[in-house]
Amino acid sequence: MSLSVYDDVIGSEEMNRGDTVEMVEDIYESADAVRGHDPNTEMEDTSTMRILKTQQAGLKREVTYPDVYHYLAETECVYTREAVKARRYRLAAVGLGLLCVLLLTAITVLWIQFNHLTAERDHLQTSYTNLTAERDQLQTSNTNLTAERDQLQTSNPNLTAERDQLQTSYTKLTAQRDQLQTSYTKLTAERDQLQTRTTNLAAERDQLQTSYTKLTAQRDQLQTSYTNLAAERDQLQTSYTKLTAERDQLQTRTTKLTAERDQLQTRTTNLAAERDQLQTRTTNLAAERDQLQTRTTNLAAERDQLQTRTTNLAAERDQLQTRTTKLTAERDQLQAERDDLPRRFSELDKAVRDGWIYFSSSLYYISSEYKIWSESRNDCRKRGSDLVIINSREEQDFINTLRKGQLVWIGLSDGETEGVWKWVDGSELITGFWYPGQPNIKGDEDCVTNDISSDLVNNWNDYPCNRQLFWMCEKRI
Ligand SMILES: [Ca+2]
Ligand SMILES: [Ca+2]
Ligand SMILES: [Ca+2]
Repeated sequence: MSLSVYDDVIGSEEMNRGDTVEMVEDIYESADAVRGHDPNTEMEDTSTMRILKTQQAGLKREVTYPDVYHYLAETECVYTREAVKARRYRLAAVGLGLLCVLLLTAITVLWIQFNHLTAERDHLQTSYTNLTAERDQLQTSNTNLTAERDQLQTSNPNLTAERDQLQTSYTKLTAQRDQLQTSYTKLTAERDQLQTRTTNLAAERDQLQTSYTKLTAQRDQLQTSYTNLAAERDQLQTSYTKLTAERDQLQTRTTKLTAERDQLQTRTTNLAAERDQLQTRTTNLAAERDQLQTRTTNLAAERDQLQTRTTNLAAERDQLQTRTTKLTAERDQLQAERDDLPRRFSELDKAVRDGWIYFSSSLYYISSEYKIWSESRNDCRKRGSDLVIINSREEQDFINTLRKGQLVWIGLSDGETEGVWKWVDGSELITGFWYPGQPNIKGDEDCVTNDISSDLVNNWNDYPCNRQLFWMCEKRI
C-alpha cells in the first residue's frame, strides 16, 4: 500500500513538476523575502505567513490528497534545501571571515613592505642627493682639471725645454756621481785601512799605557827605595863620621891608656909591694877584729840585759802609775763618800726607821699588803725606788732570806714583748734564777715572783700580773 502511495506520489510528481517548480520558486521567494527580517518585523512575517497560508489554502482547493503528500514531500525537500543553504551561508560566512583574516594579513604585510619601501626610498633619495652633490663637485673638479690641463699644455713646451736642460744636468751629475762613487770607494778603502791602523794603534796605546802604568809603579817603588837608601846612606854617613870621630878618640884614648897602663904597671908593682905590707897589716887587724868582736858580743849581751831591765822597769813604772791613778780615784771617792757620809747616814737612818733594810749599797723594802704587779711598782715609785732588780747570786740569797717564804713581785716582766724579759730599769735579763720548767705559759703570765719551792736559789716563776702578792722595792744609795 505504501508502495502504491509512493508510486502515486511519484506519478503526481511527474505530472505536476512544472507547477510544483513554480510553487517552490514562489515559496523560496517568500522565504527569501522572510529571511533577513528581524523579529520586530513580525507583522510582516505574519502577513507573509498569511499569504503562504492563503496560497496553501488555494493549493488545498486545487490539489488532491496525493497532491498533499507530494506537496509535503516537496516542502520537506524545500526545508532540507533550506538547511543546506544555511550551511552554505555559514560556510560562506566562515569563508568570508577567513578571507577577511587573509586580507588583514595581506594588508599588514603590505604595510610593512610599504614602510620598508618608504625607508628605502628615503635612503635612495638621500643617496641621490649625495650623488648629485658629488656629481656637482666632480663637474667642478672636471672644470678645474680642464683649466689646469690647459695651463699644463701651455707650460708643456717650457717644461720640455726644462726637461732637456735637466736631462743634460742629470747626465753631467751622473758623470760626477760616478767620479764621486769612485772617490768614495777609494776613500772607503783608505778609511778601512786607517780604521785598521787606528785599531792597531789603540791596542799599542793600551799596551803602552799598561807598560807605562807598570813602569810608573816601578819608578815609584824605585823612588821610594832610592829615598830610603838615601836616608840610610845619610844615616850611614853620619854613623861613619861619628865612628871615625870615635875611632880617632879611641886611638887617642888608646895612646893615653897605653901610657896609663905603663904607669899602672909601675904602680901595680908598687901596689904589690904595698899589698904585701897591707896583708901583713890585715892579718894583724883581723886578729884585732876578732878581739873586738868578742868584746862587742859581750857588750851586746850586756846591752840586752840592760834593755830587758829597762823594759821591766818601765812596766813596773806603768803599773805603779796605774795603781797611783786608781788609788787617787779611790782616795777621791772615799773623800767624797766621807764628805757624803753624814747625809747618807741621815738618809739611811730615816730609811731604816721607815722599814727599809740595807744590803750591799742598796736599801730593800718588803710590803705588808698585797697588790697586783703594776700597783706594786707604783708604790715603789712613790717611795723613791722601783721593784727589786736582782743583779747577783748574793742579792738573790739575801732576798730569799728577807721574804721569809712569801711570794713577792720582783721588777722583771715580758709585758712589752712576749718572751723578752726586761728589768724595770729597761735592761734586758741575761741570766736568771728560773725554777725548772719556768717560764711556762705564754701570753697570760708576764710578771715574775719568787715562788715557794724547796730550791732557795732557782725559784723564779712567771705569774699573771693581776695576782695580788707582796712586793719588794730596791733603792740604790
Ligand atoms: Ca739589785
Ligand atoms: Ca709571759
Ligand atoms: Ca709560771
